[in-house]
Amino acid sequence: MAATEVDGELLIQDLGPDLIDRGDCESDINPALDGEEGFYWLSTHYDTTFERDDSDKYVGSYSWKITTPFGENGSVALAEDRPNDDMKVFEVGKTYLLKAAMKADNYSNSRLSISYRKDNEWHTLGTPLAPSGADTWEEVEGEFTIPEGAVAATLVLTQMSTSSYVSIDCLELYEIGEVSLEYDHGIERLTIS
Ligand SMILES: [Ca+2]
Repeated sequence: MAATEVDGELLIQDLGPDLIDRGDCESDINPALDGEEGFYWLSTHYDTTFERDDSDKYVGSYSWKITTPFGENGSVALAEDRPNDDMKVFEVGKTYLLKAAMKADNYSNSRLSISYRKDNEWHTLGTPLAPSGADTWEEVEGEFTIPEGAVAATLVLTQMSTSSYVSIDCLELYEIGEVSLEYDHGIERLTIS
């Protein structure tokens, strides 16, 4: 829970439960949205893989990694399928905090994103998460609000053509519930439990 004072009001961010299963990437079943098992290729080449990696990790013993031949894309939805009419764990108008550790060689072409379907097309929501340097684990996070009119949504990991891998670990996804309280300036310290 995080609290911020804005214009005399205390804004409290109250995070819901983690909406990703196996986000620690330790299981031999891939990390995926809550209630899902498996992943769904959105873009792939026959030599592209998405596998648990026992040679590298950010925390624990394993990460999960997309490996692609140079010049090829690999993109997976972290859910067992991607119907055009399924919002999965997401709700229109709600804001989500997405966190992960990421590592890639060509970091500008690797990303973790929420995508949504609206007006009969899939779109990438906001600025996707991506590492800012090559071949180094980095914690990344962002807040994403599902727009009005969305009829489907999912979580996507992408490795694009000019690199050979993207690794992920420590995935977390929370709905942010925001409560605002009127702030009494006479109170010097407010304890929230
Ligand atoms: Ca791990």
